[in-house]
Amino acid sequence: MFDKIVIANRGEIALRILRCCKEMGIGTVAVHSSADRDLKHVRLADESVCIGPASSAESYLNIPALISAAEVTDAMAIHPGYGFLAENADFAERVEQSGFAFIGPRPETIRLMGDKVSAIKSMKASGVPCVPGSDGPLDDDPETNIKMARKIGYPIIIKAAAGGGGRGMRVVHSEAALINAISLTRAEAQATFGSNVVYMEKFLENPRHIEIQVLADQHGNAIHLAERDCSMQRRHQKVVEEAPAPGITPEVRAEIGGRCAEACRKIGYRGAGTFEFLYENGEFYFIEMNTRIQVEHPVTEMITGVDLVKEQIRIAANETLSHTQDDIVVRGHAFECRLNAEDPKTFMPSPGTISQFHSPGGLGVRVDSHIYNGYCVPPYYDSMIGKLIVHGDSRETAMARMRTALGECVIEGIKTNIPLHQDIFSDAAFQAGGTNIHYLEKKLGL
Ligand code: MV4
Repeated sequence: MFDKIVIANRGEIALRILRCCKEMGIGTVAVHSSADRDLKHVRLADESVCIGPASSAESYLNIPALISAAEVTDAMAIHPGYGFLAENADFAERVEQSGFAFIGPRPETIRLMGDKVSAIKSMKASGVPCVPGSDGPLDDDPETNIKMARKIGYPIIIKAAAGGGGRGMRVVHSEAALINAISLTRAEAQATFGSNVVYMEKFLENPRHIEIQVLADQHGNAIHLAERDCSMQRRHQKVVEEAPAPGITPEVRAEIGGRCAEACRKIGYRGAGTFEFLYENGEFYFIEMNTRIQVEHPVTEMITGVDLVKEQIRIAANETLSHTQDDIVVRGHAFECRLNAEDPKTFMPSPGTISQFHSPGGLGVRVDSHIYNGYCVPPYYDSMIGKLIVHGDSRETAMARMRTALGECVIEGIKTNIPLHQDIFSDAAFQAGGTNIHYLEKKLGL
């Protein structure tokens, strides 16, 4: 096992990783920007290194500075968290070339999944159900593309191979608009990602976003840890997540989860990962794979009892998975509310000093947050200041716990989206379960 890990991130996930390292008896190095000296995990870490100024590009995205921090502290591994360099194959490669373990998939796997065309190709070949589409990059011949779209049936969607997470896509409703839409998406993709490769899929109009969590070790073992429903989103930012997904039976879970785990074995996946699906009319359609620990991983931890960060570290240290598929049992229901420093109506960021913080608590309540009384939320980074997670024996119990916890939570000095969460948890359709990806934006009148 590693004796020391560099935590190449900030905020709540850095604290989450630090707590895990402490529990495992692993030394910790916090790296931080000059604007982040007062982060909670920096105070709690064994060692800390300032890696640059406030700007992410010069600190949390500064590969030489991060590798130097590992070198000067004599660490053995680097955990990238989520965001920043977590899915940067070049970073993973340079970490390994410098003699450190990268706590995540092999660089080749990150590269494979970063290209959505190759990700879909490899998943389809591994038995994962995908959206009907071009099954490869579009070529430049208009007639070929027109024929393909006719065969798939309108509406279709053109996506950038280098995109993902909602960037670089365009819906096409008719043949008249097709050729221009392909040209526009190509040009945007070239400008945004430096690649003009695009592909085509059937556009699903009212799907839910359901994702499967997986873990795979370097000894050929792979398991799934059920699914999360992340349909409650606004502008591609998830707001509330839950596990399991309403209406997914144990049989359906075993079928789709089993296919994801099998695909992991086939491609030699390493670490924690997430298969993103659109779910419509009882069918799963793979769209992308995330090769990082995700923000919403706690809801899976709450229903399975598996420490996903601990498993990531064990896998990177070449240990075997702590659990077999038969050990994984879904128990009860969990929700997560992402707490953002933002105006609950306009969604404008609201950085500043937290003058009062009273954390909710009680049975089945988990708060993953780095905030404290007097902490100043800097304006330079993502506005998420923590996550409120609840677990209960049933969806109803978990929901009641979230309402109680939201009511107890006091954060003063900055604006937060707690009122939005209270709105969502008193919404009848959300209470019934199974709302689609457009529900929140429609409710908000966007
Ligand atoms: C789609 C789709 C409908 N049909 N693909 C947006 C984010 C990116 N990960 C994929 N996205 C979508 N791909 C097909 N073939 C609708 C979306 C989509 C979406 C997906 C998940 C969560 C929220 C979303 C919001 C708008 C559109």
